[in-house]
Amino acid sequence: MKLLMATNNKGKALELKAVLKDTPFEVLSLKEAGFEVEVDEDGHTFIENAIKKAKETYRATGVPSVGDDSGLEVYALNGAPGIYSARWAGGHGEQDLLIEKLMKELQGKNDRRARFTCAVALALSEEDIICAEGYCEGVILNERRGNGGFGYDPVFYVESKKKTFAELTADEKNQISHRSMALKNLKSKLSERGVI
Ligand code: ITT
Repeated sequence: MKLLMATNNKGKALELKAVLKDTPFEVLSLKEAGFEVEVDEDGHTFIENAIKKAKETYRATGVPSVGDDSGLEVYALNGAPGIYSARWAGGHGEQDLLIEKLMKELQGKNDRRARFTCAVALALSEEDIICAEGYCEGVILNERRGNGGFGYDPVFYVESKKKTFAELTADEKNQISHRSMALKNLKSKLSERGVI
């Protein structure tokens, strides 16, 4: 069965594909499948937005689709940037702007704890949508480390690995990330349903 990744974020798409490679799905990006879909992210929660991405992509293409809505929740900022993580600094997902804004907001704050959240939704049809969430806890460093990943990865430090997400290999990030945890939960639900 073909499965479309309802995302225009290349970093996410690489991770989604890698973590879904042990499923029977033929996982394709929108570009690989020859589609262009833009979804207005006007939901109030990660789950709402993930469902919207999956459902609207299914509606536009007729192909089962998986949406991912994710972001960084910083404890000292009352959960910001949260669902606004991509657009918080004015642009859309530009790493330098986002990290600069985060450094500014955290100036003088001692509590550097944060977590990444990821909601995934898989639309098997417009009505049949399966959702799951995953989390990864960390702390925000004062300076960047590493060149891997995307978004906030260079300043998101994971104690168990003693590294930032950007210092991990793709495989290492995919073992512990919020995205891989969400997909693991999704795969369990799909297997319970007999879909995979
Ligand atoms: P799509 O909606 O097309 O999927 P997007 O980048 O707009 O792409 P989101 O609205 O879900 O996706 O925004 C997620 C943002 O949160 C993303 O742009 C990053 O800034 C940040 N983010 C999410 N997961 C991340 C990760 O694994 N590493 C670093 N930053 C991440």
